[in-house]
Amino acid sequence: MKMTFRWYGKEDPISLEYIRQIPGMKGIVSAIYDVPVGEVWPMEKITALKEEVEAAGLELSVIESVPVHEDIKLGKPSRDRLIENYCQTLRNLGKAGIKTVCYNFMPVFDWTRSQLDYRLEDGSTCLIYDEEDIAKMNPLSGELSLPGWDSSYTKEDMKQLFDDYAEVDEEQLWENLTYFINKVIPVAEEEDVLMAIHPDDPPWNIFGLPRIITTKENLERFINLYDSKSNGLTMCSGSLGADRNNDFVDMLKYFGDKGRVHFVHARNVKLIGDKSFQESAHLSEKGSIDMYEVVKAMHSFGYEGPIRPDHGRMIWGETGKPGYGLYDRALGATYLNGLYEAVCKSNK
Ligand code: DNO
Repeated sequence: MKMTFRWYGKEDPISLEYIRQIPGMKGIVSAIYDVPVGEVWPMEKITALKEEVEAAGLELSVIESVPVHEDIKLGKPSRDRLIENYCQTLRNLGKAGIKTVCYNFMPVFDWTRSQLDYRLEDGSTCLIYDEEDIAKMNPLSGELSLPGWDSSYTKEDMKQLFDDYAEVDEEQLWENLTYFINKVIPVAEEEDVLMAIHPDDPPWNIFGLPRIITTKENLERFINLYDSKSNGLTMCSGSLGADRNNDFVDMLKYFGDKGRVHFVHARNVKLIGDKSFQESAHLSEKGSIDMYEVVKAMHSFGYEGPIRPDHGRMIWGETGKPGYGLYDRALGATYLNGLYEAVCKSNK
């Protein structure tokens, strides 16, 4: 496995220099943030990002994400132009030598939480998802905002989106995803780009909107939409592991053996009740995911791709983007590297 770290570009308070000082850090996961969703990422912006990362002694390993426009997920007539733009962005990335692209197909909302600064017993804070609090949230109020969401929607846009999605159930979303995959994967193949869809977070429907990248069965259905190595997965332990019916380690091994795992997000979650969870420290004993088993699984299928410590808690007084501080993610990376070294050496 290759250790990487998410970096939000020049706006990120965490510098590339600091990231490089984390032992074993090899690569950066980033994106172009100032091109509107649906437009082509210009080659100059891609190469500028790549050069900046390389000048800091790191590699630009993964793009997370090239976002998919809502009209594509909704199957609107404008999708053809938007998919063509998406393909052109992939060509540009491929030509620039960036070969792994993460994206998701979640309607309207990316990852969703009910609280960003839940205080744990040790005084650190973390993101949580509380099913009852979520049930009380009204996405049409115009007041909700989370770090993972596109905040550019007005109240009216949101109302329109919800009206549009009223016509899209899970099967229709599968159809729209299939249409997208059939156009995009051949281009990814030509460019040797590995596409890695991110599971829905959390992996169940929210606010009445359909979500489909959620379970082993659905991931299987997904990879079978297009039989190509380029049509792969981001295995995110925190997202899939939030559903107690998902056995994350089993899923990781299963799809890893099929050669479809191209990116791993390691995050621990402590499951509370049926559909509620806290994001915990990476250490196995702090959450419901056994990270040792996760690393063993990756080793078992000879995983050489990128992995990143996903959300961390806020510790040591750090402030900033919830889930994306330096300290706890650096501890996570170090812990994962330690597990990996031990697993490799004990299998010699
Ligand atoms: C959360 C991330 C997600 C992820 C997208 C991928 O922190 O794992 O926001 O980047 O879902 O498209």
